[in-house]
Amino acid sequence: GPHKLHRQWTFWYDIQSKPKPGAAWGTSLKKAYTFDTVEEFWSLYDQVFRPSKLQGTADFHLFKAGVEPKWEDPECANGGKWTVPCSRKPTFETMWLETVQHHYYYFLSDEVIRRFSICLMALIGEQFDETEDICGIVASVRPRGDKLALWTRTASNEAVQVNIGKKWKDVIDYNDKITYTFHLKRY
Ligand code: M7G
Repeated sequence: GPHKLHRQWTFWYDIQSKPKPGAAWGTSLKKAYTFDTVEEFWSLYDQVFRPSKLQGTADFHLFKAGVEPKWEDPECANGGKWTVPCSRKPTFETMWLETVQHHYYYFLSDEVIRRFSICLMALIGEQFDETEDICGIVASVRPRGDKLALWTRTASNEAVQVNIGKKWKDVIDYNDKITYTFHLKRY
């Protein structure tokens, strides 16, 4: 039979093909699928999250079911995020498109794909001691470089955030400094 996960998780995505000045944030944020078995995770992983050509900026999220990947969500409102920048090596094709055709045209870097995949497995496998304080994870494709962000629930609880941050660096084998941002500061 199917292998049940400890809880339900939801994949989200936000793909903005063209920067729309003035467009309200969140209008392109979409809920993709909620699942609670290992088998569903892998079939979705193949569909929802596969390396592809993207136009513009993109975010891919895995959040606990019932938690929206927004600062406004009650579970996130008093939280924050740990962020890891990821290098993006421009290929000839992306440089051509960006500089000659003035198109935003990005690829998810291999580094992000590798680290994001590891995070997804760590989350659904409940590898964090403080899973209760974790909201979800976001992989972002940006002109200035891809990044990963781990959203947590209680920013004021420094000890919990530090433990989560340490564990996260371990999980993704990252040795540089990571930074924690309070969502509240951005309101
Ligand atoms: P980002 O995607 O976190 O950073 O936010 P980056 O694009 O600089 O890498 C970019 C902008 O999107 C923010 O400055 C906000 O204007 C808006 N934004 C992002 N998030 C995650 C939210 C959110 O949860 N709620 C609201 N209202 N706006 C957001």
